[in-house]
Amino acid sequence: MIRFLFLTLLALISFGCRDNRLPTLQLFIWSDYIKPDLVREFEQKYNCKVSIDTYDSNESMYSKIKLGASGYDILVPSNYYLTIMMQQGMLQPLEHSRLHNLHYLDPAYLAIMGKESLKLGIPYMVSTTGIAYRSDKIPHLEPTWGVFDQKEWRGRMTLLNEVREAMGAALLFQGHSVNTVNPEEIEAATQVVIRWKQNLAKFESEQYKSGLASAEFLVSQAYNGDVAQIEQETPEIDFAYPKEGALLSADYLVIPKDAKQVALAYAFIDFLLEPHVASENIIYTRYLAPNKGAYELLPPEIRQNAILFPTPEQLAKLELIRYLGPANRLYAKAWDKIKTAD
Ligand code: SPD
Repeated sequence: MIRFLFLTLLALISFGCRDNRLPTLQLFIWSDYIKPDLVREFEQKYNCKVSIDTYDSNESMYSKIKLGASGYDILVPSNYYLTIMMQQGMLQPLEHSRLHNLHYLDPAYLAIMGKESLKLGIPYMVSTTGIAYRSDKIPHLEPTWGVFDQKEWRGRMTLLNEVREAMGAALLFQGHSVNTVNPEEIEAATQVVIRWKQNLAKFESEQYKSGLASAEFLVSQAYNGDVAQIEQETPEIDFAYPKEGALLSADYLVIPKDAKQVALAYAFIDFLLEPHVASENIIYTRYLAPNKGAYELLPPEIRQNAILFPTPEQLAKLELIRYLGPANRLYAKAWDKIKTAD
């Protein structure tokens, strides 16, 4: 009996202590963007905890960090936020010597993103932005950004709550680059989004998924992976690449300046680059990790998924959203105008 009590006490003490002493990696990432089992695998491998907070737009993540939220060890901004965050002293430059799996990155995507982006972060997932719609309710949707002018679906459509995405759609619709810095083109696109706003239920970047699933929304500007996730349960949801072209961006793993668990952050980034991890993450999130080691591990139904892997024709009409330097201000003003317009 005494021996039993002694062993129980010992177990309680040792487990309690070990748990308290476990280092915790604080991850701030987009919603539904990592396979939970992989997080558990990392925790076991490195005897640590991973704590996850989520966001649904670059703007909300950026504002939270800018306003002083600290304690995160990894953030996942899009490519066009990297430079501004680095210039504003929010990130630490990456030491490539601490990452052993970098060679798995797909050179085709690195060429698109620019190799210099690797100094700021490591590409995690690539996403395209097109139109999600209920094919059971709208069987013959014309693939055009002009769909948001359709009064017929008034109040049942959404645009992403992200300035470069919403403005990008309007710019493409008008035949302009999504990266234009021409004030007249930006103003004309602003007026288009204000016009579209009359037909929208709202600007929405996350709950459009459940809205499409319940058919509350019929048409949404959407990220391809989000649509590939929900169409597994609701095959009536389809994804179209608009004829005017669609948007491309990549989300990067970065380490904030004030990260506490820097060694663990490097270990986590390197772990996500392992081909088996990247492939399982692709299968779960339905986003494309630009990892050439992972592609060959994917099952055929994923390799042949037209939402995840656009055709060469669709690829040719994708335009990467780029950082625009001081011209970003023009987009911030446009967004204010859109948000306050009746
Ligand atoms: N639910 C996760 C969605 C993240 C997709 N990437 C966003 C890119 C923004 N340009």
